[in-house]
This record gives sequence, C-alpha cells and structure tokens, in this order.
Amino acid sequence: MEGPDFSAMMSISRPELIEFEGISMIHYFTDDWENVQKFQARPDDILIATYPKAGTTWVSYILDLLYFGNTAPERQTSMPIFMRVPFLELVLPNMPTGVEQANNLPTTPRLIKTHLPVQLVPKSFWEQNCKVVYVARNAKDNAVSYFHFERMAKGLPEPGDWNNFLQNFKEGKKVFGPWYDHVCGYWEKKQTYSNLHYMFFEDMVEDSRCEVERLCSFLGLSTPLEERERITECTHFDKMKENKMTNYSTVPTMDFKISPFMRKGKVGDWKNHFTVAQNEQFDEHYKQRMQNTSLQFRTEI
Ligand code: PPS
Repeated sequence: MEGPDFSAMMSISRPELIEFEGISMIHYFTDDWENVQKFQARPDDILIATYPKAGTTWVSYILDLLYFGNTAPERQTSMPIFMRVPFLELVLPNMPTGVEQANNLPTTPRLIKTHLPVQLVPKSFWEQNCKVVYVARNAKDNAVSYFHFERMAKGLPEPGDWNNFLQNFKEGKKVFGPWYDHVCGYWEKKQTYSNLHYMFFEDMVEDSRCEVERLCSFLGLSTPLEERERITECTHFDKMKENKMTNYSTVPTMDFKISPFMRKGKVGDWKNHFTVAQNEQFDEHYKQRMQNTSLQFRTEI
C-alpha cells in the first residue's frame, strides 16, 4: 500500500476563521459541504466523533486494531492511521476528499472520523442507526493540547499567545466551535440514541485496559483477553509516539520542531499553562456554560 503524496500540501497556508452553520470553521472543512451532508452511511459504519484533541487518534487506532489488527498485517506497517480512518469533512488541495476516502474504504466496518458537532453530523448516520464512539476530554487539557496543535499545524489559524488562545477558546472562536456545546451536544444525544458510546480521555489514561473492554462490549466484539492486552500495549502513548503510522510524522504541514503531534498524553498538563488568574476566570466561565448539564469531567486523576 502506497502512502499518500503530500507534495501538494506544502502549499497550504494558514486559513482565516469563518462563521459557518452557526460555528467557527475554516474552508478546509467546509469546501465539500454538500457531499458531506449527503454522505450515505451504511448500518455497519462506525463514526468516531470528537472535539479536536480529545483522543481521536488513540481511539481510532484501538478500533482499527480490534477490527483489522490480525487480518491485514500490511495495513499496520504501511498505512497511516488517517488513511485507515478517513476524516469525513476534510478537503485538502489535490488530495481525495474525506468523503471520497470514506466511500473508497474497502473494509467492513468502515471507521470514519469527524470533529463535527452533533447537529452537523450527516443525517444518514442517525437514520442507519450507526454506532458512534464519542471521546470527550476535560476543557483545560483539551485547550492546552489544541493550543500546541495550532502552533504546529500550518493548516489551522494562528493561535496567538496562550492568553489570547484561551480567551478565544472560551468564546468558542475555534475551529469546530465551542468545546462546551460540542461535549454537551453529544451527551444529550446519547440520552435518546442508544448506539452512542460516550468515553472520557481521563478514563483512558487511568485505565485503558478497562476502556478497551468497554469498547468491545459496546461494539459487540468477543475479542479474547490476550488480544485486548496486546492492543492496550500497542496503543500506549510511548508506542504510538514511536510508530510512524500513528504519530503523524509523515504529514509535512505539521512542524514537529514546534510541537509533536503525540505531545504529552497526560491529564493535568493544564497546570503547567494556566496562571492562577486564568484558572479562576476559566472556572467561573465554565460554571456558567455548563450549568444545565449533568456531564462531569475530571481535570486530574
Ligand atoms: S486530532 O488532531 O484532533 O485528531 O487529535 P487527537 O488525536 O484527538 O488528540 C491528540 C491528543 O491525544 C493524545 N494522545 C494520547 N494520549 C495518551 N495516550 C495515547 N495513546 C494517546 N494518543 C494520542 C496526544 O498526545 C494529544 O494530546 P496532548 O495533550 O497534546 O499530548
């Protein structure tokens, strides 16, 4: 299997934030909007949905190994995770769109990634009663991870300095809109849509073995214990950081000298970024934004 030709991506420049369907977006995620909305999901498709930097790659790799770890060895050695699990709404110059990539997937099930908030997910996923795995991460660590990602990923808007970034994050002026609405939107959806598995990054860090087991149970897989153990080991942060197929080191628009994709993988790194004043203001704002939900996060474990 050939890796993708990324040479055309070298021309990518930092895009402007635009208002789109009620959230902040960039054109790389809206250029193929009609086809995204018309996307025909199949009943056995699995949608991996997250706010950016909540653990998408981690869960994608776990699911990929659960389904295809033993059946397709070449997939593991030569196909980067972002090709195995296409990013539905992504459109990059001279590359197949996310929709095209998803439509061309030869696998069953098809694993598909999205960062779209729940109200913008193509209707066919719900109509086909597809399984949806949602991963949420506490707002503070999510913001820190997003900040470093914006610094290094040239396809995203400039983050500004940390203080500036944090203000924009609170105001929802980030690609894919407000974190608050994203995590709460899927949480509410779960109350009426039983095929949604809502996971937390913090639980994965604390006990990934248990989270893999829960995933198997949700997916209806009877993966043997030894295989689950192997998958838990392969998807450990250190292993994924070393693995070229999961660490994004093959993507030229990401500058790893600024920050690696697999950066720290920790719960509580926010303490190294928030000042006391920023933390107090954030907590106050958080209380207001999250007052109407039963959703609870842990900012330390
Ligand atoms: S993206 O760009 O939205 O798809 O990014 P995403 O994969 O959602 O999130 C990247 C963050 O997840 C961390 N990560 C992990 N942490 C612990 N263990 C494992 N195995 C793992 N895999 C990915 C990654 O390091 C990013 O978080 P930070 O805090 O920046 O390190």
